[in-house]
Amino acid sequence: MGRLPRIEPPPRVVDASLLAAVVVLLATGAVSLVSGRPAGAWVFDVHAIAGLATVVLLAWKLRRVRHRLAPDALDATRLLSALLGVVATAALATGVWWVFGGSLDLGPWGLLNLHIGLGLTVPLLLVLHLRQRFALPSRRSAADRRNALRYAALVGSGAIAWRAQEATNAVLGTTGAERRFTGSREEGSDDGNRFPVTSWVADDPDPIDRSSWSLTVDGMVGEPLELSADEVVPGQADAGEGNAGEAKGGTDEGDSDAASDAGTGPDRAETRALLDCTSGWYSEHDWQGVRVGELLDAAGPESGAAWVQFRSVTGYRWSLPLDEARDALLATRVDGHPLSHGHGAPMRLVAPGRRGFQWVKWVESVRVTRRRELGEWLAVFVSGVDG
Ligand SMILES: Nc1nc2c(c(=O)[nH]1)N[C@H]1C(S)=C(S)[C@@H](COP(=O)(O)O)O[C@H]1N2
Ligand SMILES: [Mo]
Repeated sequence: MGRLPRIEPPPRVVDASLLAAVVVLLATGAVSLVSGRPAGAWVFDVHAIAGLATVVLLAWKLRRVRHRLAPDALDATRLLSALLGVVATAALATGVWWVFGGSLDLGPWGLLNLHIGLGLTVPLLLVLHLRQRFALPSRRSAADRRNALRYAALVGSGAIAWRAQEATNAVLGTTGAERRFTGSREEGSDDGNRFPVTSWVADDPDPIDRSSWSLTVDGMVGEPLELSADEVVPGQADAGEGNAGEAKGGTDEGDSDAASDAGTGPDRAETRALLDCTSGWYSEHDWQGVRVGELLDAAGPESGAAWVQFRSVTGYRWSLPLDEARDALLATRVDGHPLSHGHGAPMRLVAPGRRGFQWVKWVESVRVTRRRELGEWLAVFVSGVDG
């Protein structure tokens, strides 16, 4: 019997490749969370292919080092390495499981959130691990043509496996595996308020009283505006009552049918747009409300204005470039139904092509600025934590 060709590269090349793979996975994973347009689809492909290549690299690595886990040989360094192995395996497994239609109910979070959490933990553990065990591959093995070929074969098989994954899902009859290019699955499109309610961390205001709510348009404008609910949401009865305290992550059933025939003033605009949440679902609807460009025209942005920030009553906020903001909608209705409280009544941002976390709910302020506020990244994460 002839000897099988050795596919596995030398240990230090495997280790260096694992490090490179984690860097690629972290970068593409992070970018994927803010990509919602088809032009960004390649980021998801690279993430998946790098993940598949990592499965093989990690298997080689774990086979090589498993003898170090003998119970009598364990010390702090090795325990950390073992933990890294477990977390990295779990991160890969949750990613693959998601692709094959898996789901998990973790209260407000699901399988994709778990995948993201594990994926973010890997680099933290890896930094500690490398401080103890880092070694560069030798120049010779790094420059070795055979290693380059092995590497190309590994990435190539990852790409083929990723391409074949839809066929595999079809053969296995895996249900719930149809995904948008972002990885998200469809939920409750074209069905009014009946799609999931998702709030980041702890953003959970009481239902908003129309009579005390108003929308301000200010910042770098010639004519700041303050509009009452009746001015901006004409003729609409109080919507979404009975939704207070709904479970986060649940589907909002609290659809009010009270006013689906009201509020069709002359200035109402409509946009069809798809909300794609990073927790792994999307929902497409016809949204009705006020075109942001119309508010901006009334307020008159000053020269030098470049960004528009949308701010929630909770402090949650996000900015869009001025030209993009013009085409965005401040929606008061979804598929003709008054927006429910959970979905952001009286008014929420609809930002076509942007990921869901940028679609600010319970908007009370539109501010025109020269620069975007970097603190809004933080606000997205901590908003509501302090009430
Ligand atoms: N004020 C505020 N707006 C918010 C959020 C939030 O927590 N607070 N969550 C965002 C996220 S992560 C998503 S996916 C969408 C979800 O909108 P929905 O709850 O109407 O489905 O709202 C976004 N707007
Ligand atoms: Mo989201």
